[in-house]
Amino acid sequence: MKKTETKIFSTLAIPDELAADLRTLGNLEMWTEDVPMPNEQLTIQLKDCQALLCSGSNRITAEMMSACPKLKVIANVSVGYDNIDVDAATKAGILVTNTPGVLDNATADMAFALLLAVARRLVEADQYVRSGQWQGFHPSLMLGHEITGKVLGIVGMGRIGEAMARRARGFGMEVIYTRRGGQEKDERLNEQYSARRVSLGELLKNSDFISLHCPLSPTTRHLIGRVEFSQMKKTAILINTSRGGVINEAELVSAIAEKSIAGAGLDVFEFEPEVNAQLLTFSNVVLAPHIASATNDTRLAMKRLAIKNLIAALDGGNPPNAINKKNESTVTIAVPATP
Ligand code: 8YV
Repeated sequence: MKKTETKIFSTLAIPDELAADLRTLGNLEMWTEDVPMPNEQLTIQLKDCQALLCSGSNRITAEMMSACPKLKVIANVSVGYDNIDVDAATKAGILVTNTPGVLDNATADMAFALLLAVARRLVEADQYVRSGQWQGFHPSLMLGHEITGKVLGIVGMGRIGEAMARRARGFGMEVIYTRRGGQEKDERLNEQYSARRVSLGELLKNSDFISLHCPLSPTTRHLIGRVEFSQMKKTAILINTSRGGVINEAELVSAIAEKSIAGAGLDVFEFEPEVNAQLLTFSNVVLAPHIASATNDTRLAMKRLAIKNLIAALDGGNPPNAINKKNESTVTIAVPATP
């Protein structure tokens, strides 16, 4: 295809230093507003496009793909890809890629920051001081949860889960974990983090802190619901930087209201950007607007990796982070999204 015929659209602003590479391939247009691009507008924009760079907040549906017959690649600037109908993309011969590896530290930093903030009541304390309520030292003022020596349960010991385990070891915590797949990595993980692989039930029962790091898939949707909350310690604190839908949010509200767990730190929500109104009323819940990967360095690295994938796909090859793979005239699923 001639360079002038190739059209690339990005739903995120791409800095000049990275846009230059894309412009050597064809015509680049982008959405530069600070709010997510509405899907109707995106569908119209994509009609003539061969390539799309998008974020996890763009829902790329089967209908959109069938309305955009020239589309060859969707490069998600996100490690999670539950926003894309990968099956429909595969059927339509569209490659889908993601950005694993470059956001592990930033995401684990945020998960640990939430853990500390809930355990040590940081947001509550900040509000207390700002509102002028502080009268002076009191021995039982704002008592929180000790972290050293406590058990962290990591649900999904992938790259981000491991980054979380590194932080936990630095804080003198004991690590237990669940992960998908066989046992081939367990020996290294157990040794490296003095950790132990356990069943989900065992993890829920024994953890003082539980941090979710699994992708959202049909098998992990509502992985944490009423039954799971009832298995947790009453002193447990739940942290979620993965996807909101991994938790049944209504059941989380009940668990907090009934004091069946001690608190939660949430960066993601089941129906985001909508947040269950009751969550806003709990002082033992710390909320963030899906910003775990939001550092300048990490967001730049994510865009750079997504562009590398997009260029490889437009060049006719298999991109390094393909979710589905090219197979002669069609495309086949390579990575099933199971926990
Ligand atoms: C993104 C994320 O910022 O990578 C992921 O899976 O959740 C975040 O890093 C989000 O998807 C918006 O693109």
